[in-house]
Amino acid sequence: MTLSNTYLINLLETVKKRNSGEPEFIQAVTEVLETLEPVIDKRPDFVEAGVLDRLVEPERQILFRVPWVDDNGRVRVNRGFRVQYNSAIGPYKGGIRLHPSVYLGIIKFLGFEQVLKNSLTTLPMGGAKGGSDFDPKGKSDGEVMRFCQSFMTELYRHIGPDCDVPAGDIGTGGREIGFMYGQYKRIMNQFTGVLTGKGLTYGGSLARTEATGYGLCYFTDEMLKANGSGFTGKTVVISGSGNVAIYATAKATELGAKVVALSDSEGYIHDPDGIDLELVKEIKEVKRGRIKDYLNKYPNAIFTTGSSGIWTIPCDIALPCATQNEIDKTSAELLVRNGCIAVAEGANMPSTPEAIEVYLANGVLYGPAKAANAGGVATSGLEMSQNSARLSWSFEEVDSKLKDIMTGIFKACDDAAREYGMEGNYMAGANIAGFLKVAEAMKAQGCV
Ligand code: NDP
Ligand code: 2IT
Repeated sequence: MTLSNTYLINLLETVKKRNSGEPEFIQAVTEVLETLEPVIDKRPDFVEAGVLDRLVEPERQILFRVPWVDDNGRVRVNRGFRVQYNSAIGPYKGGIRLHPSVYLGIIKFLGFEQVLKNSLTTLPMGGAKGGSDFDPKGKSDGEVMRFCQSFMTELYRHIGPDCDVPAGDIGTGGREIGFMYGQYKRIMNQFTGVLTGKGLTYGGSLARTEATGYGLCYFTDEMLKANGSGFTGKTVVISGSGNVAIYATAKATELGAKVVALSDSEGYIHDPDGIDLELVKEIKEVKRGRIKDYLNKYPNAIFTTGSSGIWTIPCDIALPCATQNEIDKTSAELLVRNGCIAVAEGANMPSTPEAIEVYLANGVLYGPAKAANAGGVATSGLEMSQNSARLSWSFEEVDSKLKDIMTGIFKACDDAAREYGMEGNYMAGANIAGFLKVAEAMKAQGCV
């Protein structure tokens, strides 16, 4: 897509100039501005109120040093980030990513996406993201604890249950959230819902662990049904083998599909008989091992080094659940050639702009991340409600609310795409529907 609105062209130029070393942030903003063009043409009041000029700039960016001591007594230093992107519709909300690739541009793109995603959930949550270039892989529990405590020793002053509520993302699971929560409580002497994704013994919500993967499949199921199809009998390829990939595999299988491949950053396994998920959970959740360990029990499965090759496996449905830009144009073309009918994103921004063009040009149903993976943060929102009310709902109650939210998100994307003359373009629909609520709230609150 190319822009023709002069205001948007100039705005995008400014964004590119101001954030020149941050290609992921520019990528995320470009996609959104391109799809918002018909809205802006219709709503000059948003331009007058400077809504977009403000939306392309985070409200606050916090960078800090995270010193910690490793098991050999050596001082190690990482960099910590929290980008409080937008608070127009609720307290800042979004995960914490721990991965060596983390730098400000990654956290900013994730924060920007989070603003529109959280709006789509219909719950009152603004957008934020945080993280560090710390790599939890290969570290002992003690090292991870000391890192998390140090990270929270700075972060605590910037967050709070009505201010900013962090959660998990890549590298941040139940263990890390527990260590961070403990440190927050110790410093503040307050037991509040300041983080989500907590353990069930100290205020976590049932079904939060499953929520992103389950929600992804609920969204995908709605998208398939609206187009005369469904999961039953379909072959599915899922990248990653972390939290999102595992529970997407579980739900896709429950809905009647066969998941034949999973990956990690070293490579991918292909098991044409269908993945044994209990084994993957044992390898990944209990032993923190590698996906190639799958071969120890299933020597007939195939392991291939390198993660991008996973998209060469023929499938009906592809669910990228690892990281940004993991499907490029070539991989998208391979998916199309092999008969793939749907791509829905568990990961944030896993498809390059060129890959998305290939999906749209070839009639592949495309469920964009902001909509398709919003079930995780939606259930975080449900965890916040339970914490505030000091009660806890059953798994079935939370799961049924999650399902309703995902069905609603699909409908919002579908309706917005139709209203703006782009029927079937759920990416445009998600960006427009997510934007409208935030834009109205920003306009109503004046120039802040
Ligand atoms: P996990 O840390 O549990 O798992 C991440 C998985 O992706 C691992 O298998 C990891 O492999 C792989 N991976 C990570 N980085 C890379 C890379 N650079 N190249 C190849 N593989 C990689 O994270 P989650 O499952 O929580 O997150 C996965 C994606 O889903 C992310 O994009 C995240 O932002 C998104 N997401 C997560 C939500 C949540 O609730 N957790 C909610 C919404 C979106 P390895 O172990 O080898 O690093
Ligand atoms: O990208 C995401 O939506 C998340 N990592 C979950 C954020 C949250 O606050 O639950």
